[in-house]
Formats: sequence, structure tokens, C-alpha cells
Amino acid sequence: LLDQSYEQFSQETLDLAQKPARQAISQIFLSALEETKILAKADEAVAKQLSGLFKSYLLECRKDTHALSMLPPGRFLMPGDLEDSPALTFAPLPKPEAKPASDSLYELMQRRFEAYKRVVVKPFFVDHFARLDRQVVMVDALQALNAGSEAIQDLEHALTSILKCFRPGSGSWLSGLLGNRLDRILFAATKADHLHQSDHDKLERFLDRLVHEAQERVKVAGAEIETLAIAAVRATREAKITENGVRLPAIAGTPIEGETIDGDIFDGIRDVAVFPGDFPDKENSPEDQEALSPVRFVRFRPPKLERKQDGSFYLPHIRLDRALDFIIGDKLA
Ligand SMILES: Nc1nc2c(ncn2[C@@H]2O[C@H](COP(=O)(O)OP(=O)(O)O)[C@@H](O)[C@H]2O)c(=O)[nH]1
Ligand SMILES: [Mg+2]
Repeated sequence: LLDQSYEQFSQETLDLAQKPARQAISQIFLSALEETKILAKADEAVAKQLSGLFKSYLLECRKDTHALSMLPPGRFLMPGDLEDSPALTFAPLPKPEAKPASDSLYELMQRRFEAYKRVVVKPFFVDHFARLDRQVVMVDALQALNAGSEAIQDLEHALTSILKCFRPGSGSWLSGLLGNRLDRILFAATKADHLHQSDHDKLERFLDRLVHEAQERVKVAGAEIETLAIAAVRATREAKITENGVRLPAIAGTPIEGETIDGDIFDGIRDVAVFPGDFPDKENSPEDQEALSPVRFVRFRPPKLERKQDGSFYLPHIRLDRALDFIIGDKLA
């Protein structure tokens, strides 16, 4: 957002809202926009209403069914202590046909967008981001894969924008701040425990290809990039099930209360073994919808804590050790 003017932000956001995957979700917000007189004198109630509809649209995009990733401004989804503050009470507006007066709705929204950049975005970069030399980006590739090709394209778009933040064009505000500090970036496909281990490599390659394509576009020089399929907590076990006489690699665990599989509702106690689905083949392009078979996705309860001999507890994980090694291994050597 830092590189964007309010006009650019609005145009990009409204163009995105009209894409096929988003049309149905953005309809209420877009029709409210059509009825708004953006050059009229600013009215706080109108600003609140539009901002509220814009927020609802972003939240809907984020749900599992759509699993879209390009959803700025980020704090609209996680307002925290800025809930209801003016810096979070704006929405994109179409470019006005005449020059807006300083007390117009358009100018109000524009000022708030600039305030958002000043109060939220810049401090984030100055206080946190600029001090990092290693970064982990967690990617819910399975969620996007489940939702289909539009979600995957959206994810790729988001990865490209993220990489751009890491390597901003020379001369920009960010490049002065960041320099070339960031020397290792780990892209981690999370929730690997939702797949059988025989598919972990495929998940990794899938993310690797997305990251690679984003990298080609951004030309990230100087940083070492790694992709891994991980799970911070492994909530499942490996199993085999037989479906129509065929033995399939499955995962077993306890679905969270209320989760359903083919209409069967779970109570949070009963175990189940599921075949998560065939992971898309590595030869197929991630955009090729035909190639994607939906991965059956159930939320599992975390496993029971196990006690080690020395009395401490541990939780099983997948490749957290490799993630740590990549991020700080050399500092410990
Ligand atoms: N089983 C399992 N659950 C996970 C893992 N990572 C996150 N979750 C759970 O998934 C849910 C949503 O988390 P996530 O999608 O990462 O959060 P978001 O960043 O807010 O979308 C939470 O209940 C997490 O505890 C994982 O590796 N394995
Ligand atoms: Mg998520």
C-alpha cells in the first residue's frame, strides 16, 4: 500500500472486486458504491456504512469457501486496538469526474487512507520489518487448493506482492529503510499434517512452483529462499483405508466438534481415518483447474500432550526442525 496513492489503491481494489471469483461476494458493497455521491459533503454515517460493507466483503473473501489471499488493507481483517478508529474507517471509491472539494466524501476517504499508511503501515515496517534479516512466510496452500484455481491465482498474486515488500524497487521509501538486510526467506506450506506423508513432497513442490513464479516476476536478488511443508503441531497419524477395494494412504485423528465429512457430524471425541484426496500431479500447472482434485479438509483436535522421560512435554510436529535449521542453524554453528 505504501507505494500506492488512494486513487491507485481504489482502482486496483475495485478491479479485483469485479473478477469472476469475487463478483458475487462484492455485489452488496459495489451496489452501495453506485448509490453513493462521492463528491457530496462527507457524512460520517455514509463513511461508516461503506467501510463496514467493504470490511464484510474482505472477511467473506477470506472464508474457506473462497480462500482468497489478496485482501488489503490487512488490519481491516485484524483491527485489534484500532477497531472503529478513523484510520480503519474508509473504503475504496471510484475516481471522481470532477475535482473533489476538501470537505467531500472522496477527500475524507483519501485522508483516512493516508492516515492508515502513516499510523499502521509505516510503523509496522519501521518497528518490526526493517529489523529482520530472516523471515518465515506461512502459506495455507491447502486452503487455496481446496477452493480452486481462482484462489490459487490469488495466492500467487499475494506471494508476488509479499516478495516485492522484501525487495522494494531501488529509490523507494522502503528500499532506503530495508537495504538488503533480508538474507533468508522461508516459505512454509502449513498444515502438512492434513496430508499423508507421501504427499508432503508434492505440497512442497506445489508451493515451490508458486514461489518460483512470483520470484521470476520480482527478481529477488541476494536472499536465499527455501520452501518446506510443515506443521507446527501434528494433529494426525498415518493410516491406511480401503475404499472400493483399493488401499489408500489416509490420515487419522479426532475431528473438532461440529466438523463434518459427507454429512457425518463429529462430536470431538470420535476418531476417523480419511483419505485426503490425490494431491495434484507435479506435471500439471497450478492454474489448471482440471488437474485439481479437492483435498478433503477436516480440522482435527491437537493430539494429547506426551510427557518425555525428563518430565517435560512435547507435541509432535512436521519438519519444524528443518525450518529452524534454515532460519537460525548457521547462527548456532
Ligand atoms: N492440524 C494443524 N492445524 C493447524 C496448523 N496450523 C494452523 N492450524 C490451525 O488452523 C486454524 C486456522 O489457522 P490459520 O489458518 O493458520 O490461521 P489464519 O492465519 O488466521 O488463517 C487454527 O485453529 C490453527 O490452530 C497445522 O500445522 N496443523
Ligand atoms: Mg487460515
